[in-house]
Amino acid sequence: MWTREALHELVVEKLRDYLFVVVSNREPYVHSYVSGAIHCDMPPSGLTTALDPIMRACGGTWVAHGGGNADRDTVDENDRIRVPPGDPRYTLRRVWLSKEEEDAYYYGFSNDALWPLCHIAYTRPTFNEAEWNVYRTVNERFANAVLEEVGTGKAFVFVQDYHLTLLPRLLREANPELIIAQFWHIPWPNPEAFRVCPWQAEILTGLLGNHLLGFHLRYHCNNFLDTVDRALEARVDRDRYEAIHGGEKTAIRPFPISIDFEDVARRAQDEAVQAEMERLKLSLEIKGMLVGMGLDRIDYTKGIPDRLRAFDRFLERYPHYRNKVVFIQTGVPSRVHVPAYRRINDEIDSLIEEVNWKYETEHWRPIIDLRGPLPPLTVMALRRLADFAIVSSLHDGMNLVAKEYVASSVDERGVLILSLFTGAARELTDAILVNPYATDYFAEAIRAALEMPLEEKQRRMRRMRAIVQENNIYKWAADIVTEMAKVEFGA
Ligand code: GDG
Repeated sequence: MWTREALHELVVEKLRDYLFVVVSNREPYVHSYVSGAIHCDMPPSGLTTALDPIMRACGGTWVAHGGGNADRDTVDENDRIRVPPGDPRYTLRRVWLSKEEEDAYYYGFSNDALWPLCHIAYTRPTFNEAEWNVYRTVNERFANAVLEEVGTGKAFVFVQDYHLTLLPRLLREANPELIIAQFWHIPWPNPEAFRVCPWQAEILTGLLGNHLLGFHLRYHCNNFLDTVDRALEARVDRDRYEAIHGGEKTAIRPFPISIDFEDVARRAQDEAVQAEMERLKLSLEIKGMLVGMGLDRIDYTKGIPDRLRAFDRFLERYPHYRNKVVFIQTGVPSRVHVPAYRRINDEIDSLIEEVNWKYETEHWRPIIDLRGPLPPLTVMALRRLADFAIVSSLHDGMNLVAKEYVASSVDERGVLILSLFTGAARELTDAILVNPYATDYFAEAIRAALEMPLEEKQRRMRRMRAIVQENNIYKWAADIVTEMAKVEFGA
């Protein structure tokens, strides 16, 4: 079983005199002013949830955009700060972007072009040349920051996600000694879907600057190789899972991401969680009710309207469950400057209003809307309270919410309803798997979750817990570090 300590030992052995550098758009710790005082928060994102425990274990430097309004006031003269606050384990180097750059590079090209391009959720990508040009400039800015951090030393650079597709090539050209890997946290679509991107060749050439490129699933690796094969003059070796471009080799590998299972399971058993569960039951007036839960970053890929429609259909078909079951929808709004995100928030608002209006009685409202950032203790108490959780993504690279629910179900009584279109569905086959587009079947899945015998719930949950426990975040990191080290030795 991989642990933080075992990963630390592996890193010391494999990386030796190499500096370990993580690069991502999003920073793991954001400083902001709240009523004149500086607060430090971790943003709700799958990427930071996954990488912070690894950086704590490895040390090194994390290069990221400083997006908090107190970020500049908390760094030293080299734009660095040691984190986590109070227990510093690694260095955070902040990169600054103007508001216009953030608009074009982050909200524009990254989240209004690449995100919808890679997720098949029927939201059309918007390609804008001015945004693309800023995206290129910002990738260059990140490259300069990484090169400054590395100096003349040796380094393993681990790049994250779709905001930084041009970075690996820039780094490799500037310093051929670097060992560069990238992990792609979202799906990679098939070549027909990807080819609508006017800059597909530049993006692929950028990504093939990596020595190693990781995806969650082998299916995404295959899609990537097919895309390279169609779009570039490159050799694709499907037996060895490699792309050779301009004489340089990139290994393409699946690494299904995960969570710190032991940490989540331990926190689930804190005494404070029990007290918070009691507080929630009282304040939400759900004592004695059956409880369902959805927790998501509000995003049109997460299938939130689809689950609300399924819950509506369930109440319509099975009226005897009215007054007995509530569904709590929680999560934080994100990327609200992108029009499609504003639309999804509006759609969720009106669906909740509609369903509640249709069924509510004097003492019962079927959907409880708890949107907005919630304290981690409340999130944990909700997971523990929930008789069932719904993860209904229309398309999702992995989905850590599903794994967190499994790890938190310490009494093995929870039921997970999980979309077939998540990466997590490949591992969590004991969930009730649903197609979120098929509302009637989805409604039946909710009934099945509520009526499942206790022994079956326990049997399924026990098996899923064993899978997440073994395939934890430290295994994910250890597998990547081991592959990166092979590059050094030319294996
Ligand atoms: C991308 C890929 C892939 C959510 N709301 C709140 C909150 N959260 C936390 C969850 C979880 C994280 O945010 C979301 O992670 P996911 O993996 O589910 O989704 P994305 O953010 O879309 O992540 C995804 C991931 O990258 C990693 O590779 O799995 O497929 O899309 O940890 O618990 N946390 C708090 N309050 C909230 O309201 N505190």
